Amino acid sequence: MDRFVIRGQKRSYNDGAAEDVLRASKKEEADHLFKKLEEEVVYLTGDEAKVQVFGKVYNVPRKQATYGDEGLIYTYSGVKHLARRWTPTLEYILDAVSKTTGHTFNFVLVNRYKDGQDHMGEHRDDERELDPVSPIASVSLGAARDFIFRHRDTRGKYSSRNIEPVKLKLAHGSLLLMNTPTNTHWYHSLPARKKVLMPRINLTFRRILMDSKK
Ligand SMILES: O=C(O)CCC(=O)C(=O)O
Repeated sequence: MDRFVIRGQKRSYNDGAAEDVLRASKKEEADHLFKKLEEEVVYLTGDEAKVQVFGKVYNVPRKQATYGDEGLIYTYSGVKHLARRWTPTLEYILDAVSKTTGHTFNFVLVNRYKDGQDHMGEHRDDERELDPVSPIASVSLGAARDFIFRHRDTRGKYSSRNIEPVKLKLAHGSLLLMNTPTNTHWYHSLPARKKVLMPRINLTFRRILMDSKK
């Protein structure tokens, strides 16, 4: 099977944030990986499938799963998630992404969007257990979806700068590398898109600091 291949472009935004948008794998391989992940990934249920925002508990508008090295815990939106052991396909993609980017990762957050109604609100990946110098590598499989970056100084009623949001289309088999300090200065979201009828799986490979083990 083909490995991920870098054929991409580097974009630089304000405040030194940069993302490499890479065409990562051929369609046949991306189709195969999507199918394998559908068979292997076990999604969170019950309280683990909820988020806490300002003390209120909500259902997540998508399905999520956490995999990684043994014992790793990731706290996401107020809920602690213990990593399951890597599945063969997640390990295969981890290896390909590490070789492609030259970075190592020990954890992946899997998000499954059943169609365009499922979405992810605006946030930064700035949890304290994340290694601050490690990029986050985001692999997308399935339906292409819009992904929007918004600079933190343009949000809310006290916004102080006029910086255009950055809109990317994350295609089937693409790899987006969010380099530091992207997640310091930019929020990102995956908005609902009613016209999208097909499912999508997104994998964000991260480096969790080892002292956040249980
Ligand atoms: O599905 C996506 O592309 C967004 C994922 C994301 O924002 C995250 O995992 O933090």
